[in-house]
Amino acid sequence: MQEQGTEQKGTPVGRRVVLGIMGLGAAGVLAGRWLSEGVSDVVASTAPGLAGVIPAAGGFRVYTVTGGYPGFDPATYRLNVTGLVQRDLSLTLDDLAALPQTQMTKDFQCVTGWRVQDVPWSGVLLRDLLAAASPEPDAIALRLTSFDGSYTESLTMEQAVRDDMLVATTMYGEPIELKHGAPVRLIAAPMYGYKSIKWLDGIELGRKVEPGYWENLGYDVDAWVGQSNGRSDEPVV
Ligand SMILES: Nc1nc2c(c(=O)[nH]1)N[C@H]1C(S)=C(S)[C@@H](COP(=O)(O)O)O[C@H]1N2
Ligand SMILES: [Mo]
Repeated sequence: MQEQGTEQKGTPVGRRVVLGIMGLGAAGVLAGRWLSEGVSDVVASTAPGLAGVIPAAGGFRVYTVTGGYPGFDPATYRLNVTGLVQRDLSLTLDDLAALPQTQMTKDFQCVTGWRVQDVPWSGVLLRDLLAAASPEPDAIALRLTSFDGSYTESLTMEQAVRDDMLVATTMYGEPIELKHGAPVRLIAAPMYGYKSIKWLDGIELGRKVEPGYWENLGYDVDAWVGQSNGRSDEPVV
């Protein structure tokens, strides 16, 4: 079972968070919408006999640390690439669509133990996006931001230029749904799901890795599936 210490630090995203919201009697459309998904999360997690990786039979569990899904206008959405680059980018959705498109089919695994196999994604390889901005030689870290206003993530430049790091705009051949991070999310395929930031709107290049949202709560910055302090061996969630 889950260790108390870890539970206090938070699990991305665990029962503690869901129950906390329920305890507050969260009101409102957005909170209600999230709560209903959170409830099935709890039901799934407390089913008897769970062990090891939980196959997410119903597909993805939807997570948001803000209690809702941020809205956006496709006409005014921009993905900004800034910091230690020779060219700042401020890309519209059309700009992104005009860049070389890459498809990949990968398992998606949350650190809490559920996994969805063989998810097809498409979009722009992160390294192609970075190349368009011409990083300065001393840019060794990326700070990624979400327009939910709360979630952040990080990668080293070395990780970012792998061929399985995708700035995704489609999932299962359709535009990514709002709950899954529309219009643009990262897919950090070799890492636990918490690296795959949703509602991505900013990539800032710098000299230092700044731990992201869950990393500030104790999870590994280098979140390789099976090789970090993830808890895929335990029926957490
Ligand atoms: N902005 C944002 N991105 C996020 C999260 C979040 O709460 N907010 N949760 C992360 C976690 S812990 C996981 S497992 C995946 C879940 O993706 P999904 O909600 O599309 O299933 O999103 C990741 N990206
Ligand atoms: Mo997660």
